[in-house]
Amino acid sequence: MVTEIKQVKQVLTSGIKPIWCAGCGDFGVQAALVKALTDLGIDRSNVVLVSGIGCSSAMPHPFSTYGVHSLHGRLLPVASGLKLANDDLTVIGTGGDGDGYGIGVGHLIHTARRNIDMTYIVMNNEIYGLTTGQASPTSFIGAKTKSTPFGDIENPLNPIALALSAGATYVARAFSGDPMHMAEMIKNGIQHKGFAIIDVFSPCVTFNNVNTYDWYRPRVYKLEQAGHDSSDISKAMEKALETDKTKWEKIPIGLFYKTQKPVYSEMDITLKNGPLIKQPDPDKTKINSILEEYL
Ligand SMILES: Cc1ncc(C[n+]2csc(CCOP(=O)(O)OP(=O)(O)O)c2C)c(N)n1
Ligand code: SF4
Ligand SMILES: [Mg+2]
Repeated sequence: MVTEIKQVKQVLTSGIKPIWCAGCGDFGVQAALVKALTDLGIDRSNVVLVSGIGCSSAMPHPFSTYGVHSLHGRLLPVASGLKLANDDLTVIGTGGDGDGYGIGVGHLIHTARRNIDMTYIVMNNEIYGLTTGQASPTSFIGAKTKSTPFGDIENPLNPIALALSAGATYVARAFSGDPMHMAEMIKNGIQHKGFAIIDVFSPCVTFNNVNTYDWYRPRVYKLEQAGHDSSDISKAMEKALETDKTKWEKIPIGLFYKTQKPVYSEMDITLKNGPLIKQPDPDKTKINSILEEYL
């Protein structure tokens, strides 16, 4: 075990300490991601973590992989560009519920339907943590936050149902209280060819005193142990909506859905010839003649 930790430190730790409060669920995600990358043995020089803005979006800093800390809600366009330019990269998006389900939700829909070959981990704490506790798109009705002092009146977004209907080809959920299970979800997501999303219940111990580890623990159960058929999208949608029906008394985690479809770069007329960095320099005379048309 000691050897394993040493190896992880040597390979994946940048030396930068995470900014998170003691007990933040994002530590569980960091541990699961370290385990997933270590188990898969991917060369860290071929891994890039891309984040938006938020506590959770600080994830790339403690890693010695490549990392991009981009703009609020914009991690998916940056990640898509990286993958299309250099197909050899393992591209992993790491952000929050505000980042991905609020300001960046349009990008989620379009990245899913394009089936960009990447993994997207959303640390869903049902709150804006970094900005000190405002309601997020997944906050529950009645949640009292800085921006909803009389209780949230907006319906929470259902990320699993959204991802399924947008065309994501790998849809899973994990919980920071079970990092070993989360590592499996992440590992399988990285190995999946296509857009993989993992919604993670990652408690904010400072600004969300409702959705705590103790609140989740008796409610979550694993789809893998419940005989769920993850190849059937109707069954997956049924499970996605179960939380609404059971008023969050039963919360499925695990793999909801997985299917195989061509990824974007296999269909695009230019990318079919290989990633951009491996293609010969474009013919400048052709580009110039196109530009001249607009002058
Ligand atoms: C364009 C823009 N709008 C708003 C902000 C302020 N802001 C920073 S982080 C954040 C929300 C973060 O919430 P979430 O993505 O859930 O991350 P968490 O901190 O909870 O991990 C907001 C609104 C910003 N940085 N940029
Ligand atoms: S404020 Fe919440 S989300 Fe941010 S680091 Fe602290 S516990 Fe984590
Ligand atoms: Mg959040």
